[in-house]
Amino acid sequence: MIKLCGFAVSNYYNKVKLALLEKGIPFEEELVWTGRSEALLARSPLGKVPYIETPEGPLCESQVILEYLEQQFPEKPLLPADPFAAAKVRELITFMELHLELVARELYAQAFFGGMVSEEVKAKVEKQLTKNIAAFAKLAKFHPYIAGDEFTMADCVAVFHLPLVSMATKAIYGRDFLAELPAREYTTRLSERPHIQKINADRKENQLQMASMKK
Ligand SMILES: N[C@@H](CCC(=O)N[C@@H](CS)C(=O)NCC(=O)O)C(=O)O
Repeated sequence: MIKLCGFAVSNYYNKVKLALLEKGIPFEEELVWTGRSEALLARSPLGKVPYIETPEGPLCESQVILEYLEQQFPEKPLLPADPFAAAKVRELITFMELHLELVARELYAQAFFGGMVSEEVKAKVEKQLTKNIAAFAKLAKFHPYIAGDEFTMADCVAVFHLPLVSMATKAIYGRDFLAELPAREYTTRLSERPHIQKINADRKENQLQMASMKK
């Protein structure tokens, strides 16, 4: 049995959870916060979540996990069988992770956690995101799914990463940088899927838990 470790507010955790649910893989969850404990570092050497426990050992990095699940449990695929179509899905994932979410992440301290981000960082991120979102817009389909006609692994990424990019840019610059793409309609549409509803409900509960821990 696969064990998914991490916490439900994490977009990377939810990406893996959605893939597990959509593929119909039985799994259990263990609440693990990020940190520097020996136990965590032995399973996820950077102290990040999510990671999974498999019968063969632990595995971290969400995209690596998705690729493992795809090979280990091929019955309900989240990648097209055609190699080029599958590569196009992976291309979109790379854009969302490396060129959108990871860049916007520099804003999260101020956007979500009550910290501060310097004007220099804000200016740098604005420039990078403007360029990267224009490039992403050339690849993303959104109709009805992010890579086209089929629900794929890229949707497991998009539904959790894109809203964060929107929220963070709105909070910092007063403008949702994704507003000109059909990102919000897409997320709203996808959020009707029962598995995404479940994940969002679990996230809200975990958010309340985090808030009560701060008191
Ligand atoms: N590249 C990693 C990113 C995971 C990640 O950044 N997770 C966040 C929680 S959303 C985390 O663990 N942050 C703590 C840290 O960076 O030390 C993945 O895809 O799994």
